[in-house]
Amino acid sequence: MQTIPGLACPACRGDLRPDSETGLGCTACQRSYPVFEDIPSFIPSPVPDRSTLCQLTVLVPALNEAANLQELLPSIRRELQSLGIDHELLVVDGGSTDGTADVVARHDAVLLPQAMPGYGGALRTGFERARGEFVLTLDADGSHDPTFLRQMWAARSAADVVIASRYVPGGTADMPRSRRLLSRILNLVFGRGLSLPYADLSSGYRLYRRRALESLSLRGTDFNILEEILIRAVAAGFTVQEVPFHYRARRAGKTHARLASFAVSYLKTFGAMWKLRNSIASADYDSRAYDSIVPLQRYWQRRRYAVITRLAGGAKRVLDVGCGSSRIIGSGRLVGLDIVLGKLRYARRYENPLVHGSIFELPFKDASFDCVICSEVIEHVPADERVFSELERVLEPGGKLILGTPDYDRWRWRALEWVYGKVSPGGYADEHITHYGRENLAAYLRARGMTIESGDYVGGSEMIFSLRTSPSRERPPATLPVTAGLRNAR
Ligand SMILES: Nc1nc2c(ncn2[C@@H]2O[C@H](COP(=O)(O)OP(=O)(O)OP(=O)(O)O)[C@@H](O)[C@H]2O)c(=O)[nH]1
Ligand SMILES: [Mg+2]
Ligand SMILES: [Zn+2]
Repeated sequence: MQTIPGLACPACRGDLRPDSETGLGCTACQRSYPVFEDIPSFIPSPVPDRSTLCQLTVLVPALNEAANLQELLPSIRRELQSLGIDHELLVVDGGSTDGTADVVARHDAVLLPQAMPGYGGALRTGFERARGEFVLTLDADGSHDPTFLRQMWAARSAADVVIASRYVPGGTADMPRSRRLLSRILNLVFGRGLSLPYADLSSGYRLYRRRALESLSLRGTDFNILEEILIRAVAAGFTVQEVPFHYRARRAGKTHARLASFAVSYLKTFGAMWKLRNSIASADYDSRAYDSIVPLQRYWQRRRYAVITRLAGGAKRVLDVGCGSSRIIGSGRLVGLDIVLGKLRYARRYENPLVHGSIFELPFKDASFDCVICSEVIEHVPADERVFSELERVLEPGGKLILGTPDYDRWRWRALEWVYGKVSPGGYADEHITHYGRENLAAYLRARGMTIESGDYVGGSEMIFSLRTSPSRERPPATLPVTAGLRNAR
């Protein structure tokens, strides 16, 4: 973990020290906090931590593939042994009637009857049962050469999802022309339409970090679970890498793919997937808005970025509360904090220290920063005095607070939000639960002892204040309640 200046227990503000391999402990109150992928987390995690029992789970979905499994299982085993990988080998069976169970037993693998129908159901059954640090999936029919798992294993640290890809340079596919054409078209449509910059979205030969898989709630039962996994993984800020792979035709047995009917089911789910991909919960939302093809959205994001980076100009120790995946964070002297872990995962690429925490209880010591940015956050949380007292507390006396929120005094904002709510139900409009107005908010901030140095606008309706906190260490209590800052307050 990078060292993060000022980091402290959010409950008692005691010092933290590394406590086991993956966590932090408070030296004062003894609470402990996990560190996920280099990001210390002060938000209780909803995902129960399933114990890891081996390095790798190999998951083979199979429906009447006894003849193929007869060859496949021993070669998987040989490969894993030669690599010295401690593993479990699971065959998820879709109700085969060809003696699959016997073959599986003979090769000392585990037979898992699937709990849900279809290829997607098989994968989900397997994922729930997996206990490896990584999970490898491959088809039973001989299309996925087990000796290739060596290359996949070698790439395991490069990304959270590694795809054996037929369509990147160097990859090939032994498939009939018509089938290849359809497959490529589906991949192109899905890749472009859902902004997934990968060539092979439907390869079932993949290596996953199990922690990544566990945090996705998958619904698909068909082959399109493969796309669903990628979309959810990308939306949660996980990384994906493709390695070129030679796909062979199945060895024996019958196909389960019905490409024409799949095309229909893909198109049916495209809408749902599109929505998922473009929701504000998507980890890369802010970062994509910066390059959006929608001019208004692009303008908005860039203008906000320009205003905030200008205001933060000379600061040396900056905290960005609610940093999301936006580029404001790409500045080098900054610590980012957000409540959505996926956005932080995405933001790792900007190489700033990141913290998973809440604005109501900032995990930092008093006076840790000379500048705090809080843009587009306070309208998402209830009007609560702690929001402001926490922002002030972590600032040094006389420090700078850059505070941005929509100005609900302005009809232009209200109109824009109304239109946005119609165009995109469930979007930002519904998430803005606290409406501040400029005059009232300014009065409230002054009542807290802050000085307003400047006020800017984005699109004439999102206000960005540059404030100085009081230079004295003693902060007198605010003379107004926080609700005085709301639009409708008198
Ligand atoms: N458990 C289970 N496995 C399935 C199911 N459907 C397909 N499979 C397995 O999933 C893998 C991929 O299915 P395939 O039939 O090979 O599909 P494909 O690779 O698109 O098509 P071909 O290789 O051309 O036949 C194989 O190992 C199948 O046995 C299912 O409903 N349940
Ligand atoms: Mg196949
Ligand atoms: Zn503590």
